[in-house]
Amino acid sequence: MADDRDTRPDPEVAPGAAPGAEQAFDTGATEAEGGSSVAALALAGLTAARKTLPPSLFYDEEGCRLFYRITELPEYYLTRTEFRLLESVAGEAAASVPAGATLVEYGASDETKAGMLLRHKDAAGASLFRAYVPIDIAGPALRAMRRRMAGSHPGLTVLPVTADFMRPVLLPARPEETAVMGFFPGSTIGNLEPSAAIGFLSRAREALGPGARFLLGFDNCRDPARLVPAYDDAQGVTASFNLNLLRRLNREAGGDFDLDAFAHRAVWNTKESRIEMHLVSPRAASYRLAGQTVRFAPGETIHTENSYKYPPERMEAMVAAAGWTRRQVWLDPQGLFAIWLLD
Ligand code: AVI
Repeated sequence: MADDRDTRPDPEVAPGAAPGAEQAFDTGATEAEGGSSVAALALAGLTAARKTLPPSLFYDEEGCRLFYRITELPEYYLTRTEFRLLESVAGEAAASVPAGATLVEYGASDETKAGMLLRHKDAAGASLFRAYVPIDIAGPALRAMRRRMAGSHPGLTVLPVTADFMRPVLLPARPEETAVMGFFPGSTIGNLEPSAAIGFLSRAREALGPGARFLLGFDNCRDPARLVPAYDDAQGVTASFNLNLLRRLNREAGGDFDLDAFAHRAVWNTKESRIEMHLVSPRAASYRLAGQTVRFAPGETIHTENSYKYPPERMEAMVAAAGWTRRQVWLDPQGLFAIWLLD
């Protein structure tokens, strides 16, 4: 989730090194977020018939800081609801794997949620997880996490993988008999288009191998009265997060967008079952971006994010299409957030 995207080979890495070694396992990831490709990504979206920007551009340093503030907002119930739910079910979820398993977290910006699973032991006192593989595109954040965890989780092998989890990810080798659990919390699955979500889940299934378990956390709320404020909060933090996209384009892609001329908008799309975020230009305007002109008609929007809120039957169909079976469902007392155990 975090950016500060480091796509260079990790100097501490020996790709393919033996499991158990202190290593970061760099798959070559992607150069999608570096310098000129920010301009290329943005131009592709802003010259389309319906203007869009890819949500991956949200997470520069300032975007990560603003996202962290979002997670603490009174209106943004997702993070704290998942956190509390996970706290109460982590022991049971962890116990679904035999001791000595590997936990593979997709989009791991820090170890807070994984830590709730990693601390559990079996009845004989053996750690249920012996290895933790956090996957994220932000190499520096992963390396900081590994350093922290060397102190906080002695005895746990931490094998970071710097990679874009939306592409096929090569996992560090592990002994064949080791059980594995995938972990994708935070409702990040909702930010993927449905076909991309199925693609991600099936690639994860293939990468994790036969017999793997998968723990999926997603927002279960489809009440616009709760959702719209969660994505358009009173303090305007989400608006700043959205507008930061244009700030980033001005800084990194030769843009001259007037941030004061755009308005943040969050709308519930009932048909698609998703919250959409837009940046609206109330007036006709034109701006420069990477040497080109981008024109706006009055009221035209840039569609910047979708956050799908899947009904259980739709999620069930998606996980099944990816080859997974739903084994267990946990919901918080208000039914806002769901954690599913798949195998
Ligand atoms: C990261 N993701 C799950 C957040 C969400 O709720 O869709 C991103 C976000 N966008 C606006 N607020 C939070």
